[in-house]
Amino acid sequence: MSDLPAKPVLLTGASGALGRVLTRALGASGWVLRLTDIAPFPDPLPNAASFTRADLADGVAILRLAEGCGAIVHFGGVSVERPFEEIVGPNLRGLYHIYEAARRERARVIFASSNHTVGFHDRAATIAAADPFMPDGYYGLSKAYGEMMGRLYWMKHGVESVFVRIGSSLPEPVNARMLASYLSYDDLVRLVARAVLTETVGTSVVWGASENRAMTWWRDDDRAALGWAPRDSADGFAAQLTGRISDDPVEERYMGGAYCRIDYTRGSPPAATGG
Ligand code: 15L
Repeated sequence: MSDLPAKPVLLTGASGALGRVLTRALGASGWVLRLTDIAPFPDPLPNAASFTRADLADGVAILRLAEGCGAIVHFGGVSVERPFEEIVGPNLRGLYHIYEAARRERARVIFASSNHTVGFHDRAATIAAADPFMPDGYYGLSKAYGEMMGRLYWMKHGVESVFVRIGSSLPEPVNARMLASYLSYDDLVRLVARAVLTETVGTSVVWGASENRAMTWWRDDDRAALGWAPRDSADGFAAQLTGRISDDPVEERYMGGAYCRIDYTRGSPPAATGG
């Protein structure tokens, strides 16, 4: 990666697993990073990076952190399914603080959205980015809200966004579901870099999955406009992971997997999606 953003980049959620991956890679490429998280940053700081501990609930702190930034890479907030009351502060109100800061700075937002925005789509289908949200919990719902907030700020204020619907970004896939949902760290880093560096993005949606041909659920997104294509794949793990499934019909039927089962009170899944 030789391109450098013209202005500093604010990275929220810097102390989380993916925040640390992004910090290491983008920092090593010479990006000027302003890192923030509610938790301390556990690694050595790259040369051109600074870290400030802050809560997304603190709108003034977020405004200050974003001053002079050209992009906000927003990986902060709750990143797993939790009760509504735990999600609402960081992922709804906190996101509002991010977008208000982006509006003031004329900055772009790269939003860590999630496959859980569409978790209740059937695995038997392949879906396009423009297909309806089917959140599988309060977390997925908060990510759908985030994408909608991004569209509001684009239409009303001209704030650009890239919504990255991250699948499963781990060092390697660990079960059969991830033969479809796996996103390698390197593919994630390249995608975020393209999302920041591409000249105009409007509101773009990209499925955050590697080139997983053995099992594919997601198609038709805005990757070409960003100049991004994944280079890695879960396919090499197919032989060892195909049998690694649960005995839960809800989990195995839908894209969101185990998140669909959490607090699931229907007796059994319907005959077809929407039933
Ligand atoms: C996510 O959105 C979560 O942040 C992550 O912890 C995983 O659960 C991932 O989705 C997944 O679906 O595998």
